[in-house]
Amino acid sequence: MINLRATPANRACRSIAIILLLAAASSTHAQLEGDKLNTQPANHPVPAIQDTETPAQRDARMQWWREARFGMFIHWGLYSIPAGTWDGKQIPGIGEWIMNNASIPVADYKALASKFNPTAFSAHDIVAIAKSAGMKYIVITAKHHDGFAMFDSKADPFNIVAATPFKRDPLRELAEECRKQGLKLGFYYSQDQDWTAPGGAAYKTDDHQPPTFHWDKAQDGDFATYLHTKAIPQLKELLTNYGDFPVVIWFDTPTKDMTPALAGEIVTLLNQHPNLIWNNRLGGGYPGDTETPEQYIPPQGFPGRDWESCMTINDTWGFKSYDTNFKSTETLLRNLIDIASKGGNYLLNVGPDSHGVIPAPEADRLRQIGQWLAINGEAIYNTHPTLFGAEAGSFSPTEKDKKGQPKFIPTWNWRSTTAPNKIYVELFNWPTDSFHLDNLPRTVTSAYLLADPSHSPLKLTHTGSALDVQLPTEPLDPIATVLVLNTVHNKS
Ligand code: FHN
Repeated sequence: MINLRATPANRACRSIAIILLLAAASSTHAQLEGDKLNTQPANHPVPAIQDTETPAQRDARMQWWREARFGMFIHWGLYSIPAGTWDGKQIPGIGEWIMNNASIPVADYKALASKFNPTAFSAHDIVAIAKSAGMKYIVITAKHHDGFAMFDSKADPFNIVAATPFKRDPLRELAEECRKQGLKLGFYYSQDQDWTAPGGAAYKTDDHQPPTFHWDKAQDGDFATYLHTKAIPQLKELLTNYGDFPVVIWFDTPTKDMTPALAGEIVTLLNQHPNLIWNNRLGGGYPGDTETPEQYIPPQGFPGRDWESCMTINDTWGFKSYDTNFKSTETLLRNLIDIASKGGNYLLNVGPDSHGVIPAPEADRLRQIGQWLAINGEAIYNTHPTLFGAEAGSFSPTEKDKKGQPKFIPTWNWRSTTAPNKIYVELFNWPTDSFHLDNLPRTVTSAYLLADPSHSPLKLTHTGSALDVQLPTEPLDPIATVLVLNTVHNKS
């Protein structure tokens, strides 16, 4: 979701303008709801791993990621200091965009670095929160659009080790902790937008003028030079200085500046790391490994593509002190289940504050999701999509979405995930009597509730290809109770 100022008066007009603008500008930059898949034939100046590997090699490379299903996105940087307020004014929009939204001059923004001393940052605690949530990987902003590197960079001095009193490298500390606690680590890198490096791009906004959309002369320069002197050298540092990490590079917001030839130079570097997974936001026509729907769950997933919905817990990625619009644990958990039932991953964001701490309402919700996963994780990790489909909802015959296509209306009674000899049914609404399924895709031999420690068999009634499962009167979990159907893998 690209951020523009969202005053009550202009929010609607701007939303429409942004959608049209983004749709026209790039289908891979933000992956808005309704965007089409990038189906361009591979005709890249530098072939990427996705162009050259066999399907078996690809399956092996993607295996851990497909099993993981749930990861933590961390947006953390200098923007956590103003936390949504500049010159005494609350700045509308997402927190990490404050420099752009408030048109902060480069020198003033860079001065934040001398105040950044997040001594309460504990890589141990952050990885432990992710682990207790049942997350299997972390992706952290190594550099966001503000150009500030959250790692020790020799390529550019505007970084957390050289320019702050903190002087520590949180990425190194997180890498060590991820190794200790058994999680994987990936790095987000804003390769295209960079608002403090001369020549770095700025996305088109209404507040700034074409062709550069810069707001300070200090931003002017040559994009290719920026790429050669900052972005590519920093990507090299990230890819070589952290041992077995990163396992993911998460690119973002490519603009037209990222030509196929320039993107090809980045691909040459990525190709030296054959196990790396990277997303569809590099630019230059490279589809990468993963679709990245942002702030929405695609109604039917992306058949044939790996995908990951990234979402916020409140309404911002980077910390904003006054954004308390936290989604409920129920919503977050149902999102995870919905995504798993469609074969995707959930990359759920946290925004640590300027002390380096994940806000308590975010950590609390993550721990609650983890409690559910500790009992029911078998129905999420390493599962396959639903064998049914209609349970997720249907397209409205009358209502249209923002692109004029039939609007998808989700229904929230149940979802289903699959394993070779099991069908899992995650029940949100507890049926009053029995749970009924038509057109069983496999033969069901027995059933039990996953949260029942004794896995007591439930009574089954078969009627042709339909099944009724007799359930207890109360659910075992108020958010989602998992019904397990043992199956003979005979029809699918
Ligand atoms: O502009 C960024 C935004 O700040 C945030 O990082 C999100 C996360 O996917 N990506 C961009 C908008 O699409």
